[in-house]
Amino acid sequence: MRTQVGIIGAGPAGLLLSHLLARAGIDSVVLEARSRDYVERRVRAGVLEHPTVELLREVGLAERLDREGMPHDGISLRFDGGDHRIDFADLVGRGITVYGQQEVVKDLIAARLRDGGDLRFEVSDVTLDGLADAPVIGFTDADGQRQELRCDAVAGCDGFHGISRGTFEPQMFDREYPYAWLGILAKAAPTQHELAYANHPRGFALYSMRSPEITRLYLQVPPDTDAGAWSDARIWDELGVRLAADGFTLNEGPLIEKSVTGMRSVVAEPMRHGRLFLAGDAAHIVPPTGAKGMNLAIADVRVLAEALTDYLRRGDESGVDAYSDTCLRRVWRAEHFSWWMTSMLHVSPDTDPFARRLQLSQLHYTVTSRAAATSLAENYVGLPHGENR
Ligand code: FAS
Ligand code: PHB
Repeated sequence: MRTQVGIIGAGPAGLLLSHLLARAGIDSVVLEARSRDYVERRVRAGVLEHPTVELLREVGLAERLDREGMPHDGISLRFDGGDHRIDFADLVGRGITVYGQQEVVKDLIAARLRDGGDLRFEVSDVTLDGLADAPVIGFTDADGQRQELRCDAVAGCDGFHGISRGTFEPQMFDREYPYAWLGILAKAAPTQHELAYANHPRGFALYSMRSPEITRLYLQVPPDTDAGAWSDARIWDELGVRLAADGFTLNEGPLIEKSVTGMRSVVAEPMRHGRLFLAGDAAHIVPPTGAKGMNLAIADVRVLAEALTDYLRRGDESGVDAYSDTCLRRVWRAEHFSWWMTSMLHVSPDTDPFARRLQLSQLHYTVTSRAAATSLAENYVGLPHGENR
């Protein structure tokens, strides 16, 4: 088999890259370990940054997003019994859209299949060779046949637990947090329009949603928590305590998903090795407090698609040579913002009294200073693509 770009992974990064390359006339093949049904049902991110929505519109992928997505002009921070709104529209003139990652993935797969894209699901034993100058991807296809895919470049979009990052030895930057998130999806109508992030002495909680019928909620739990150890009743009780605010009520309902997600900050530098380019979670992960994970993956592949197009169509290597540094500026900005939101909002076992006072001071300053609120707002809604500070 031969193509111009071999893409490993059919998450948001791999699928959007394939779509963007196709728009530029570049052929690609996407190799995915899981089934189509699995990747389309995987519950993950929920918030699309403003630049993400703009890009999806620009490239013809926002028809259902514009119909079913929920535009939000702010969030609120809850602490010390108060609820404080951060008004994105007033502060930075733009907002976010709540639209589940699995919906983005469904739209991307539908678009690629509609356009004749080559997506191979349920592949296994993927190997990478010849990354210096003539990449060859080995894999066993869904029918058990061993295949070889020769290509001009490989995009490692295979997530944090994929194989592509392990083919070289990038410098790893890593920060573990002493807590995790227990996330639930509930068949319960949201009782308020916007997201609420709560810093409560018993721990962090997040109020989000997926549709007028589905609420998305998270609770900070110890890092080694087994989701099964939390009964539905215990989850609702704890959410009610941590999210309490004047006038706020919480609709309960049957849980349709319950899982624990670890909290880590990781960056691999560089994001390129010869003809291999890492994008998305394969290169970096962030704690979900800043709602950056999927948005960073999308920002990476916007840069990568342009760089590979310049290289493969015009022999211009400036984009691929600058790829890693260009992406890492945005990655580190998102890493810092995600670490900052996480540190400000979570009370961990080692949050000593001094650190607790610092947290409360930071929260109070953020909701009373226009300058501080503007800084949160511009990072949360997403810095414009290309303005990688
Ligand atoms: P992905 O992990 O989405 O996709 C990688 C793909 O590669 C997967 O489909 C995988 O099956 C495939 N793959 C792996 N190894 C392979 C191999 N050897 N061969 C072929 N295919 C292979 N972000 C947020 O912003 N908010 C959240 O609330 C949030 N919650 C999350 C919860 C969980 C449990 C996880 C794991 C992540 C969460 N994230 C969240 C982050 C998440 O949204 C990622 O940032 C996003 O999926 C990144 O997209 P990709 O880089 O495409 O990686
Ligand atoms: C979600 O709706 O899943 C969500 C929202 C905001 C976050 C993380 C997750 O920071």
